[in-house]
Amino acid sequence: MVSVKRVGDSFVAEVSDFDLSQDLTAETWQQLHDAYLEHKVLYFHDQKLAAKQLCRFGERFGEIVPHTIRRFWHEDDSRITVLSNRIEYGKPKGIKDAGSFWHSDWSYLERPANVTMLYAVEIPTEGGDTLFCDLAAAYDALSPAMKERLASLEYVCQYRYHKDRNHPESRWQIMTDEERAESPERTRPIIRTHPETGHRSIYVFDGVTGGVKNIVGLSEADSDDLLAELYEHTKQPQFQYRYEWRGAGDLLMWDNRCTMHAATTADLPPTHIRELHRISTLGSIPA
Ligand SMILES: O=C(O)CCC(=O)C(=O)O
Ligand SMILES: [Fe+2]
Repeated sequence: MVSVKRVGDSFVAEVSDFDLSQDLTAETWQQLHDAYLEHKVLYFHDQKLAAKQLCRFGERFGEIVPHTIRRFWHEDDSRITVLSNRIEYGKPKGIKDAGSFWHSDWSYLERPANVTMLYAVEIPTEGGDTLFCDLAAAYDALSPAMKERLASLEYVCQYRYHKDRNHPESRWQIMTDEERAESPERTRPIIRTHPETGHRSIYVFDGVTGGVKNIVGLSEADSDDLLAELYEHTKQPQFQYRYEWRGAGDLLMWDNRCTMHAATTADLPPTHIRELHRISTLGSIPA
């Protein structure tokens, strides 16, 4: 029996006494997968996972997609991306900050990430927490009238869209023509139905990677107002959970289809070394 304990109000659970490097039986896999769908965010302590073992577990959830930025691929397996603020031989060892703003991974791609896993290699004594928001609970808390209004609305987004294309967070100026061509505008539903559970969630994010431009069919002012209202609604503390990393060997995983998250690494002091191995799997087109 897999031991699972809910730690947040509406989501997040700890799985204890579990070794993720082992071969999973069909029954154990089923229990873990059920826990993942039910709690949306799971964490495990004291794991010991070589690159291949992390990928073998991740693969159970779908195809692991290597990160666009090749220079931070893990040397043992290119499907792993290194997140790190360590400087080695004068060069950054990994991505220093993978997103200190609310987002859901790859929401701007045709097929966004399904699960993301972070495996801790080195954790500072303080700082570097990861924040989560339960977007299914946020949806449930909407008024019936608002649910109805949002049901058929869609928005347009594009990777790193910012009203000011010269804004440093936009990255638009430093992208190659090829990279820009690979990041076209996409239309997304504001309310996403989870393909496995059938539960609905809000699926719109104000972090710059999400690159939300406007809601289709509304005036610019109405679109801006409604987006602001949704961002304010989803960011209420009752939908949130703060994951404080315990140490090396932690494995944290989340379902991007019904949650959003934010790193807090933008201001992590360079003396506080934090290093994680990251994978994401290919999800379905949001609907
Ligand atoms: O570093 C973190 O806490 C989270 C980073 C993140 O957003 C990601 O890996 O998708
Ligand atoms: Fe992320």
